[in-house]
Amino acid sequence: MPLVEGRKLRKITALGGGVGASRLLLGLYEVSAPARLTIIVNTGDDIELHGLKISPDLDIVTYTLAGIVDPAKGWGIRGETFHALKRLAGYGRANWFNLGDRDLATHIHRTALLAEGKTLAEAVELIRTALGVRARILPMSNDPVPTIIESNKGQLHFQEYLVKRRAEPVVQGIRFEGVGAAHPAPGVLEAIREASRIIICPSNPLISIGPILAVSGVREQLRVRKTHVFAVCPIVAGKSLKGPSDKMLVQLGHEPTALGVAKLYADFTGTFVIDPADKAQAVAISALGMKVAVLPTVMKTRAQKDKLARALLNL
Ligand code: FO1
Repeated sequence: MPLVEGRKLRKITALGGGVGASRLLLGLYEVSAPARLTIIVNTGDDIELHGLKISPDLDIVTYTLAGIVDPAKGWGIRGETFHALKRLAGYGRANWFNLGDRDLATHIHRTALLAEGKTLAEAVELIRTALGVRARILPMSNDPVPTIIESNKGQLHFQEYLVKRRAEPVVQGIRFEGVGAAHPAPGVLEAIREASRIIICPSNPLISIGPILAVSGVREQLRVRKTHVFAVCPIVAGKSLKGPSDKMLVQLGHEPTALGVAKLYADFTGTFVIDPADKAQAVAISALGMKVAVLPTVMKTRAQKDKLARALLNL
């Protein structure tokens, strides 16, 4: 029985980006009605390389729900080969961003659609339906909003910081370039307004959720729906579930703890979900004006993903 009992008609909206989010999204996709699920995805990680428009977080979510993601890496396509990238390197082109042969087809297709006048949201819709994904996937914006890391090694595009430089530079600031002029993609604000449950996935609060919140109207709309917002903490026992969130939080003067993340989300979150490892912080988090739910948030297996998703829908 794939549907959560008695919840068949509820609309669910999830916000996230990257590998951490996609684990929970797969659970939500499996235990809820996919046609009632809308996913709003970070596009701050998007980058142009070799003349191609690459949207890593959108692709991670789409490939995961399509069942074709590389399970070991959590990004890219399963069984991937890298012949084209080797040839590109032979021409002297940068090869630090590992674009597989099958993955390249997506980037070529998206770049062509955009060149033909489609918006990013329209391109995403065509790609996800072609891959058989039944949930609606929305980019946070059709306007480019690249995340720029201000660091002790200068200003770096987020992918240069994360992949090329392995998150080694010390982060001094984060900018979402162009966000002041960016509009939410069609359907984004409505999806937050109309959902009976809004789930903030366990993604990096600074560079995965942060860019979505920075798009005009999104944070305000979440505040209006605060009691319906459930945020899953991406930090467990002081460590990131995935990626460099813990290190980035420290470098920017935040606590790398569940409480530290709760402080960043307190204005728009009704229920903050923490792992049993952090239950000692529940009282301090409640004092920020949120309910606290204690649920196992470490998701390695399919069963753990489904279990957390089901628990979130039944809270
Ligand atoms: N992450 C890496 O650590 N190394 C890579 O070479 C890399 C390539 C890549 C290609 C396509 C894609 O969709 C994602 C890719 N990622 C890679 C993941 C990506 O950099 C990040 O995990 C996300 O942007 C963070 O959410």
